[in-house]
Amino acid sequence: MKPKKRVEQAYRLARERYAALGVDTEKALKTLSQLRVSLHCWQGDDVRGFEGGADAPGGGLAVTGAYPGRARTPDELRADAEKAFSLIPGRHRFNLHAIYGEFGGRKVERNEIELRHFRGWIDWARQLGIGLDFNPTCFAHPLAADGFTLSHPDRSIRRYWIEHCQRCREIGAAMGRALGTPTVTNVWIPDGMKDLPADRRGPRERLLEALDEVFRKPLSPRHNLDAVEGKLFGIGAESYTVGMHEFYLGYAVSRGKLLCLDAGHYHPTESLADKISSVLCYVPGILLHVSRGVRWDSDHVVIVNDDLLAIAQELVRGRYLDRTHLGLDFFDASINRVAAWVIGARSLLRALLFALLEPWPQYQALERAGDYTGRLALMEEAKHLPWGAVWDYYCAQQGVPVGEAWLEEVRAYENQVLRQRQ
Ligand code: RNT
Ligand code: ZN
Repeated sequence: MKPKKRVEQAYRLARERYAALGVDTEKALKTLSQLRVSLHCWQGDDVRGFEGGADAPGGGLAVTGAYPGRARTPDELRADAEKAFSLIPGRHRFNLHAIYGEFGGRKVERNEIELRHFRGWIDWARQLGIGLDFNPTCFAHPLAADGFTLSHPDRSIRRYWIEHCQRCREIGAAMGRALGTPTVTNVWIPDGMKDLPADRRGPRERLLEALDEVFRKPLSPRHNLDAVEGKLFGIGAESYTVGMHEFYLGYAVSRGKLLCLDAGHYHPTESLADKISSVLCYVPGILLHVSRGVRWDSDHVVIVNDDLLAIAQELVRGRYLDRTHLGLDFFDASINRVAAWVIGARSLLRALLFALLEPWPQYQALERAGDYTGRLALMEEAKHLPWGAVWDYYCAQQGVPVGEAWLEEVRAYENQVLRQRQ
């Protein structure tokens, strides 16, 4: 049997199997095709950017591995991202950091970046028909070297970072306007202390004030959406993180901002999935930084595991997809970087498909009836339903390789392009 026929036949059987449970696979695929995942630029070049500065990002971020082929220029990064997009079903987005501007080999201060430094990205995104997301870069910089930015005790350094973030919001809004889809501009700062602080209050109150300055200018939500991202700890900031979860939860609630939840930013036994229906009682929407911590916030490539499935299930069962911005956040330099993007994005989409195909209305009916036995039994059986056949069909329908066939394309790209970058 021809591969295409085989995929279609398997799908027909799967569709019938799901229909018997009251699940409409066509509807699930339609929903899936409307979801946009923001592919983070920093997996492609180990968070280096194009300022031509230091090797390591700092700010408590650590990229490990020395796989050949890191993108060194905007053109290389765009080519690599395009390759990844061609292997991921659906239409998605690209998430830039401020250090990825095109500065033409000149030193441009972070508080002097302009829209023109991102024209190349906007033109590229327009050609691909995708949206862009954006982030100020408050790390990898001499004025961030002592571990403080927006909460810095020195007023002039604080000012510098405030101005940087203000510029980023405006650039984000211009991107959103140009591309006809709002840019999510996400503020994360590394501020914190390695050892026991004597004053936890001062930096937090300074951060609060600085953020209000950053967000002072109203921008249309049709062009720019602000998000804030908290964290538990970073390397070198083990004892105190100024912008911890509770800080930003309060900030987002009181200011009506999007709250960014990063899967690596909580105590390892905490579940990000369980936070979704809590915070969405109060904040207008969330940005997800889907990541995978192994023992700590290690930012491993996302795979389909229980944590990821739980996130997808919450989004689907809580009907939160329209209030959620999906983004990836990991960086692994020990494997092919294009493959890392493809694995992470396909895994997230696959988990979402799994959740869309579950007969969860039945679980909820059983739950209401107090039948927890039936609920657990059905949930467990659902894991073995033929969702792989539906996924394969979706990939074929979207014109991307089915199954592991994408790997051959990445290997060919590695040989023809990445290996030439020594
Ligand atoms: C850091 C945050 C943040 C960064 C990017 C590079 O812990 O997760 O999202 O990963 O801004
Ligand atoms: Zn993150």
